[in-house]
Amino acid sequence: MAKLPWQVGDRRLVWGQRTYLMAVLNVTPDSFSDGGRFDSVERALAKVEAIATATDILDIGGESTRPGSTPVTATEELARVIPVIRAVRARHPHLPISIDTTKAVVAEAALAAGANILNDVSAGRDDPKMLPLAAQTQVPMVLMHRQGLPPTMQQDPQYRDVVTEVRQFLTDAQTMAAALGIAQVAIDPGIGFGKTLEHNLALLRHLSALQTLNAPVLVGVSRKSFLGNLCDRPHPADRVWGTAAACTAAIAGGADILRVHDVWEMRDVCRVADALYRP
Ligand code: HH2
Repeated sequence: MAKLPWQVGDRRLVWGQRTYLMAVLNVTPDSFSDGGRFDSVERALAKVEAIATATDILDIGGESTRPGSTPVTATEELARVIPVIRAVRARHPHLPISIDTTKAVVAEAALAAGANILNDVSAGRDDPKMLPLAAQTQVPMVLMHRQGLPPTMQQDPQYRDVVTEVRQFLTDAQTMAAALGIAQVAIDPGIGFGKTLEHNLALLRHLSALQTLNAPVLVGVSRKSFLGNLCDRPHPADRVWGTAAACTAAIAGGADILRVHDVWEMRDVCRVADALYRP
């Protein structure tokens, strides 16, 4: 059975033919890679203009979820993301925009401002109103696995079998979403969210285990610290080559969407890896 295509505004995302790119736009002062770089509407718009023709989805976030990050209030998050979503939507009426948040109040306002995908790194667990919002609005939703909470999740992550446990978590999240009538979901193993280097590698190595869930698979490896550890690159901006290698592995393992900071570079990675690995 083919994975159900997504209808996002007037764009249709059909899975399996190519890899789709989700570009990261963090409107935050403290994100691990691009914190502080796009925290005004003008700077955010300039970034979007530079990548718009290479990106399939723009992922806008107003709260860092990096390990050790401090949570922000909904008021603060709204003040960061809503003006940017409005401005991007005015310039790009057809571009799919996802809102990267765990708060339903932020998600709802973002949808009203022009976003049309929900990206929740808690898979609806942090806010009981999130899944009902997705059901009511019928926008596609990303369900991600995370062990623990960002302030402490990297202290001592433990699994008996990380691939089996993440797969089970995503199966349960998908079942719960379906029971509520959420028709379009993507599943995401949550690279770096309560996982050691070995856990991240095991998930990438066995990514194809998620194919039986029959949902588009989203993977976010971009510039993450496990790549910094492997390549001895303390600065996130120096992890582009490591990101390329991990993105290639993800495509070989059946990823449908890659969430990335380096959009043009990963566009080329996708073109080559798609030619190699897509039937
Ligand atoms: N990773 C980050 C944030 N959101 N969403 C999904 N679905 N999957 C991911 O892997 C993912 C995500 C963390 O990266 P980033 O947004 O660049 O950093 P920060 O959380 O510090 O803003």
